[in-house]
Amino acid sequence: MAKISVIIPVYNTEEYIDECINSLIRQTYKNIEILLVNDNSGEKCTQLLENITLKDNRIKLFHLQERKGAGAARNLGIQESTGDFIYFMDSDDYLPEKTLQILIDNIKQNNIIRGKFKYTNFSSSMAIIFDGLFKIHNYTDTKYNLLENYFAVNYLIRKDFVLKEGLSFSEDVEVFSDLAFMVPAYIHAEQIAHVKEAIYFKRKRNDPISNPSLSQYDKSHQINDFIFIYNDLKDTYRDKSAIEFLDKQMLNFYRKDIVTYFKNSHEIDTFYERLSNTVSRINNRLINKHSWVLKNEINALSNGIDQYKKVNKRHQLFRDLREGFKSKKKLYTFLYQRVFMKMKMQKKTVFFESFLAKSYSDSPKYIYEHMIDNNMDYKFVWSVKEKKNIPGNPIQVKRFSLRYFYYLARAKYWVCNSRMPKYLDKRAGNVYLQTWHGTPLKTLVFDIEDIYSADPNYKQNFYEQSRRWDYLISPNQYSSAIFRRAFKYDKEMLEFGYPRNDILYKKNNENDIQKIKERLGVPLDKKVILYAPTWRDDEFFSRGNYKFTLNLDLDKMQENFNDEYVVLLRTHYHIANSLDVSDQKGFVYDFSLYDDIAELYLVSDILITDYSSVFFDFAHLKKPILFYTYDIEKYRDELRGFYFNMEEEVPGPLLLTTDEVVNAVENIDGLRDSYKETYDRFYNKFCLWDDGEATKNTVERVFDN
Ligand code: C2G
Repeated sequence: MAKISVIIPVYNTEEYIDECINSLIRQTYKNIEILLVNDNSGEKCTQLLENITLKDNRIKLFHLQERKGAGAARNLGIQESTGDFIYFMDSDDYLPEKTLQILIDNIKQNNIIRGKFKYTNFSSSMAIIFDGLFKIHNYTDTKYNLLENYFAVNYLIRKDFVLKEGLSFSEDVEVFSDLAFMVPAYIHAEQIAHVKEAIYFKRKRNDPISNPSLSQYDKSHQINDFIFIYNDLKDTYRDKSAIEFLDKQMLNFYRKDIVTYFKNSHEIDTFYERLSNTVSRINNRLINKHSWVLKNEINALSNGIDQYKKVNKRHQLFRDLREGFKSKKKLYTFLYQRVFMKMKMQKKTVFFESFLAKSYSDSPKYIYEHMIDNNMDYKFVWSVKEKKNIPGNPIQVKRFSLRYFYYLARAKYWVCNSRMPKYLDKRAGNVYLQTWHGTPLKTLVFDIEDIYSADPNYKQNFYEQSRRWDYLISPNQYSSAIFRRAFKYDKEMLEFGYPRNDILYKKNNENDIQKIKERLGVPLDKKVILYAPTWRDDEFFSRGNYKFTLNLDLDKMQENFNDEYVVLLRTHYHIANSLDVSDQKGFVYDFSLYDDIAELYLVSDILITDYSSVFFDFAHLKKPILFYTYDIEKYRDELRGFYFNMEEEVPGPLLLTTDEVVNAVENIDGLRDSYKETYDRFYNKFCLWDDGEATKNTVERVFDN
């Protein structure tokens, strides 16, 4: 039985390597050796590799003494391999159990057989494969189509073919080192077999900032490597089809990667000379097949840098225009970038947005009100979903309307409590005050390992968006440390406390509370329970539209507390469904759409919440808090992960059923006493900075007077 040598270069992929190796151990084809080549990973990953090696005697571990790149690691793997076939794999990918079997059963007289790639992100994907349905396609003339993604992974290749043709990976480049192996392999293999059922799960990693995969390396690195490998291969090989393949790839790379890179950076000067020499090697016949835009631009590369810059600029405008006609939003984005951003900045305009324009609330609201109360000489713009009653009569713009783009582009100041769209860059001189929206219990961005429901680009997007922040408000020392790490934030942190909490110090008196209650229509003769849970990453209708299922039995609450309390129900702003509380009329009041939760804190006697940051704010009032954490294990262990142990630190009991909640409310005075010490400790850790002056201090620091 022939042996397959599976060669895997490893560099700091400790989150993924287990799944990769397990998928190999589970292969139905057993005669394999697994060569792990550690490309000088960090200690954690190296240790893990040592442990993994003990799992199965088919695993062999090799170490490179300095980091040399995946190409060098694979070359070492080839050298050390003892099998009849070579199979390359990446340490963050994994296979269904039959992949190797299918490849070896079907390679027949060929030197190379290729399987199929399926892209995946964090969670394990499955593939259903039916025995006997394998259709093999042999490619000769059109074989280069199989190489269009450049990877060397998921090919089964005869070892004697590798040796005979002297195939090896480039050690001069990192990103496209595969091409140095694959191009001659394609030249020398008369035909390439392809079997679609031999599936390979290629993972798209979610953290290109801290730990990028090769394809996530920054663009300038990629451009350097591509230009190098293209020239190197063109110098080495004369094969007509291979040359045509390389030329086509160079044109595609120019069109897709270089053009976008030149649009967003000013590095034409760095690359011009080499790029100009490189494109002059492309066969004209291929260039002429492309649109006149690309043709002109490639030709301009031989007419000197000034001429090229001119043509490139004109074409970028043309490309943007073409993009702009695709939808209304794209047209507005075009106008934002190409027209409004070019107009003079309005130095006295402040643009506000709170919770994705869903409410007039949170710190932006208090910053705004402080500015109007003090007659500060600014023009104010609020981004809203629909027109609202806002004091001071600011300009209101509907989010993503033309006016939204216009004012956002022109305002010197942005004040916002969550992220602004990634595609809306800010202008030089803009001052962006990010207020954020809560002390974190749930792990944030770069501290989250996997993100259950979010886009795999979440971390990358967050990183780019947060580079624009100039000031970030932190509510306490604990949050400052987390924000610095989890947001990779290194600009100014404003450590005055939360503007949104000033009201908890200024209006926490009977008179004001009564006024707010009257305004809200909450009975004056009842005590108030606020139920304010957070959202669940795995319960949603569509991206951004989350669903909340009520687990608290409101009938039972009413049976027990109808005479003494009312309940204010308040779902998170991500929640798209409204809950039907008509059966509990007069007992339950739905305040989910009410703008400002701070006023609800003031009128409430007890807070019931779960993992929401609302409890950090409510604790300023020193009133009792109950935690209805019916799904804590799942939420903590599968969905998010927490920064601290809730059982030990939160200032109230964790309750799992409505009965427990009922008991706790009945015994609220007892709980107040028994949690006194924990509450004090909690308060001292999270509530020390707020003193009612956070807004004033923030405004004085950020705005010119
Ligand atoms: N909020 C609210 N009503 C709820 C839940 C939250 O009004 N039922 C508001 C509160 O101001 C809260 C903020 O939204 O502080 C953030 O809500 P969280 O439940 O903490 O969740 P999330 O939006 O994921 O933010 O660092 C904080 C974290 O990012 C959490």
